[in-house]
Amino acid sequence: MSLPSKPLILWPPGATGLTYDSDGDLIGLTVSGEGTWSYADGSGLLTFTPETGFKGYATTIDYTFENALGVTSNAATVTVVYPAIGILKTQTFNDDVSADGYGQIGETISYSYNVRAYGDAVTGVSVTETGFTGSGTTPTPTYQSGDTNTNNQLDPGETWLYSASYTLTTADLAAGSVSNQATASGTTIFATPVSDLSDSTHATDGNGTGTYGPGTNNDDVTALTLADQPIDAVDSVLATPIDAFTTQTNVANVLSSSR
Ligand SMILES: [Ca+2]
Ligand SMILES: [Ca+2]
Ligand SMILES: [Ca+2]
Ligand SMILES: [Ca+2]
Repeated sequence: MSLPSKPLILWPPGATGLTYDSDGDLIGLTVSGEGTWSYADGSGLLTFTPETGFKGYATTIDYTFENALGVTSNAATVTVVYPAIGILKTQTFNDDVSADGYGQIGETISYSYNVRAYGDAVTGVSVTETGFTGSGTTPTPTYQSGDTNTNNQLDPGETWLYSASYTLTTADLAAGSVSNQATASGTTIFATPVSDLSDSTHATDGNGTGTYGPGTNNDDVTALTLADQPIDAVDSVLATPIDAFTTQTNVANVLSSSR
């Protein structure tokens, strides 16, 4: 019986960062957008180190063995998956009680949430507000659409839409902002729990880019700044000019605000 020699690794095409050992054999490379593979001759270990935030299936790598008689085995495949759920959040301020660019009591914020799965399908999807600073009732994200094959699981390639609404309160206006973050969670069909903090799609939040899933800059809070409504200073109109020699005492400035 012949023992296998070292494997012939069928490295994926188009990789960069190729590294070779002293024999000139390729022992490592980088697949852009995924991570770095390396092979250790001594241990025979093939190692994948993902890029930050990588999710889903990495490009598979096949390998074969050739025995002492020069017979090549059939190919085995190395599969690496980082299953994940990802959520993006956006908001729209509804400036409708008084369309003046400022927040008034009773005006609302509409939130929408897009949720996707990476790698494996996710069941038992939930979307909740887990970092809401408003003083009123915390919004409850409600599923709207996206389960295109109606199998009640979030499949890779689907985008599930949730929405919620929040009504501004006096305390929110006094605080000057409302910020919030949602968490999407579920369990893959292979029983791996997955969750993700929402990232904001707004240019003014975090790094200004919304990206699904975990990772640096991918969990940015959504924030709405409520600009202070200007206070109008109105001079009282006096019937007669102020006369320093009279006893007139009704000189006053009246501050008024429609807030
Ligand atoms: Ca307004
Ligand atoms: Ca589905
Ligand atoms: Ca971000
Ligand atoms: Ca995230």
